[in-house]
Amino acid sequence: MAALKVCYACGIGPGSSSSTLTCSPIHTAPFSSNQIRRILPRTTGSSSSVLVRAVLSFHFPTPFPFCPLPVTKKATRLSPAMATGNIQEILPAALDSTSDPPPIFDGTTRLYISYTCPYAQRVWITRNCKGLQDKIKLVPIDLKNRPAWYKEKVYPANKVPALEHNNEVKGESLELIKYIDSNFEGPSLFPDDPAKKEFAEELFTYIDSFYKTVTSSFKGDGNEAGAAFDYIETALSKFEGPFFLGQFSLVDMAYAPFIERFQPFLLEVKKYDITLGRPKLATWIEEMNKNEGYKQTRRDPKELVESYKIRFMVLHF
Ligand SMILES: N[C@@H](CCC(=O)N[C@@H](CS)C(=O)NCC(=O)O)C(=O)O
Repeated sequence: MAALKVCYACGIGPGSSSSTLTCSPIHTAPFSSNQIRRILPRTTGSSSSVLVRAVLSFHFPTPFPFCPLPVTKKATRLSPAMATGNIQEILPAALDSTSDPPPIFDGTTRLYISYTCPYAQRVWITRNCKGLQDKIKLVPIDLKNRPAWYKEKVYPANKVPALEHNNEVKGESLELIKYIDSNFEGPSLFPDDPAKKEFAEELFTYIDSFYKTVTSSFKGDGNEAGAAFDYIETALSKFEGPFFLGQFSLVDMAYAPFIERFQPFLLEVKKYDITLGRPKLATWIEEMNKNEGYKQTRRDPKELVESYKIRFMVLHF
């Protein structure tokens, strides 16, 4: 991984893909590219050219809210920022049909995602919240212009997400979030408490019907989604704390990408506010939006609404 020199004190980062910064010798320190704030993968003509504008955003003394800070992991030289997912990362440009494959099965752990896929987003959030940005490399795929090698060499199901790990490729987002939580370092994101585990499984099972109930309501006035959101409100009341199992867990990561899409779509298109009369859900959304590991995976709500309009309204209206 390329080490970029960035000023951690005054927050100045490289203004281009050039890797040296002359802010001040005191302020200049090497950081890995994974530790630099976000994205801006701007293609500038050639598909391999990415304009990098980076600003560091570290908050070392304070663990970010509700991602458990694994104090013990300090011994494994994870910085607090890494361990809590509070890392600002330059996201790579998506690979398309013109892109060469990565060196598959070279020992690198790779998470194949699409930036727009809610299933992939679940796994991406999990990776961030475990502080695994350096251990699991993101490989975004352009699903609309998919490289042939993805199906042929990586994942025959030809879907995202997929995880390349230990010379195997696995899929299915709910399986993958559990797999990552159990097989990688970082804070545990699934409780040991049997009652919480049982409830987590119930919530994982409910997710499909949650999705179907809400998306079916798009055909009507949106109110039909009420029962599904009432279920969520009741679920959020079961344990003390703002999250499904009380503390932040894989269940929150599984639901977040869908609620992220449903909320602005229902509000704008159906004038239906999912948080009205649902204080627990309102608080959950508020708390989730403070979570850095999740925040870095979020998309512009306007973009999500537009893509849902195309996807559902063209089909149903
Ligand atoms: N059940 C799968 C669903 C994954 C899925 O449907 N991914 C979509 C993108 S959001 C996909 O790859 N679609 C490509 C295709 O179906 O050809 C999971 O949970 O991982």
